Amino acid sequence: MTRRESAGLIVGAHRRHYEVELPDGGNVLCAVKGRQLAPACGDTVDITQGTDREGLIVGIHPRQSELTREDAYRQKTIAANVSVVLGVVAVEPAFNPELIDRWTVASEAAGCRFVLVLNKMDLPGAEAVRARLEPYAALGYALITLTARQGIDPLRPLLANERSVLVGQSGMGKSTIINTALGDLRAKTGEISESLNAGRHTTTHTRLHRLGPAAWIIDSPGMKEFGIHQLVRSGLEHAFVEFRPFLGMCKFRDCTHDHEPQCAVRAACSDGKIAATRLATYHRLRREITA
Ligand SMILES: Nc1nc2c(ncn2[C@@H]2O[C@H](COP(=O)(O)OP(=O)(O)O)[C@@H](O)[C@H]2O)c(=O)[nH]1
Ligand SMILES: [Mg+2]
Ligand SMILES: [Zn+2]
Repeated sequence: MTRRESAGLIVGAHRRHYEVELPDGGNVLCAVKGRQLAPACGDTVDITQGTDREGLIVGIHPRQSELTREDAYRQKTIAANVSVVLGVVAVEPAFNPELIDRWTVASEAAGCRFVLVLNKMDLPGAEAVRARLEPYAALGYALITLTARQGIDPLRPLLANERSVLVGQSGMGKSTIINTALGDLRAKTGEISESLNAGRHTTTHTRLHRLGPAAWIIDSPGMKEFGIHQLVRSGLEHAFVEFRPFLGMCKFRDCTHDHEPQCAVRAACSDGKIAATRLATYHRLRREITA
């Protein structure tokens, strides 16, 4: 049997099955060779194909970035080669603010730009929720407010020519954002993906959508938790951007910014330069990582 070799882009991930887009525009459902390979949406992969059309992923090209999270059991790359992480929260349902801290940390560790998106601005109480997110804008992260049901114009300039991924708890409006962003392109949702997702209303697998020649966006299933173990074992404190000016200024080189005397980070917190909630998240993540 002759096997054809080619390289393609992973546009769908569903457990151990992947949808790969080939340069000729065709999509192929692929299995993965061996246990070692852990491909993700956004990866460029080498595949081989027999006559039966189904492919086998045999290699992953080097990644420019990877957004990873970890739960109690395993580490999982949500998306590869992304340049922008869009963390989506909404006026309703309620969201967990610590999740936002985790996204900022994971984005910094991955070398990606983090953008905070507040959706459902049409609902009552929107302004109060926006005000609660203002501290993230003060840290230098773009804070975009929108009503995805009506349009996503404020977001469009940030998506242009970028490879982005949406993260957020389910119900925040991620799929609505994607559908609005795609507009007429929406019809192009692959039939392979349709069959993998058959009969389900919620996103059960990760999916990449092209927005232009150099731009795409990845939608992932809702995440209530976002473990950050591996990625920041060295350098957790650096992933908190507002800590950076104070690092190296504590009395003790191995200061944990917890109980030590003459801690520059805690001093900055007392001076209002670092939010107490962020320092608390730092300590929680640190315990999580060293546990
Ligand atoms: N009021 C309001 N509801 C929205 C808006 N965007 C999305 N929704 C609704 O929120 C629910 C969850 O949206 P969905 O896109 O599926 O969220 P996902 O789980 O994050 O993908 C759906 O019922 C949407 O119709 C919005 O801008 N305003
Ligand atoms: Mg969804
Ligand atoms: Zn310190």
